[in-house]
Amino acid sequence: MSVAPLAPHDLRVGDRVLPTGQRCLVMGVVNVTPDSFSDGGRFLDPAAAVAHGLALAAEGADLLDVGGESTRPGAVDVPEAVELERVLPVIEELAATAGVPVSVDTRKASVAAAAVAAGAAMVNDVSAGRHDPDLLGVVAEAKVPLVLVHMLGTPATMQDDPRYDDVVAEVEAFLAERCLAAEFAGVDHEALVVDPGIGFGKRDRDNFALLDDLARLTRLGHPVLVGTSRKAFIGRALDSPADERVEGTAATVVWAVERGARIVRVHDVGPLVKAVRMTEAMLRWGAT
Ligand code: PMM
Repeated sequence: MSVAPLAPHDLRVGDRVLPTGQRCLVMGVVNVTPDSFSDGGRFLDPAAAVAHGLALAAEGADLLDVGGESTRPGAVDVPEAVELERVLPVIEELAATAGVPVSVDTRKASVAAAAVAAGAAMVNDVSAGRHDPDLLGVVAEAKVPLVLVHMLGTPATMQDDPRYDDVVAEVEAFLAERCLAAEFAGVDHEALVVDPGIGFGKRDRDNFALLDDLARLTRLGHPVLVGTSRKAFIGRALDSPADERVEGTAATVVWAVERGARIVRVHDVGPLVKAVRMTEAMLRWGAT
């Protein structure tokens, strides 16, 4: 059954407000990794990663997500020291110069803590606090927003024959439980963002079902973040390689915004900012 999206709360980032209660924000991806599926190796050099982040901010990104550990299917864990070495100089520089909040994409409490000390204003954990039991406490202490993502298993195993009876109900129940766990650890209700984890232990049909019923996840009362950008299910639908998926990504982003997404995580910021703004213009007209 389809439901109308529910307006979520804004996110407080230090003395700044991210207006997720009002509109959909565009999060630009800065992967400081040798092996991410769509841009691996391009920004491993800190100066290149910083330049890329600044370019995304200039293209209209509302925030930047810096990650030093690839979570592509089959990826192996990156040692803490390596992850720190990759992300810290980039976060420090972007937090000082980009003019938009920077989030850190990590599953490790120590990396989250160091990133916040270096200026990160948000933590994005694709394991939703399950990989490292200390992460939720670090976020509670830091008083920054936290993205909780649904993933079946771990990046190493998640695409090994994933199965669900009712993917939307299972993802919804998982995210509700992780929100409670985060709040139990001291994270503010109004700091939480939920994400169905497109491609994280999902068949194509699961990704489509989650996008179709995305409005249901807005009922959890938190901003919904969606990360479809350049993912494999788009490549399979269009028979196109990762660097030729911007149009397919745009279709998913328009769809997600219409169904209530309030942050979209994308690589191709310039075109997708326009797609989001146009979708919102149409939604505003429809609401009058
Ligand atoms: N996808 C990737 C990495 N981090 N974080 C969130 N919150 N949601 C996602 O869907 C997500 C993520 C994998 O994509 P990438 O390798 O292109 O960064």
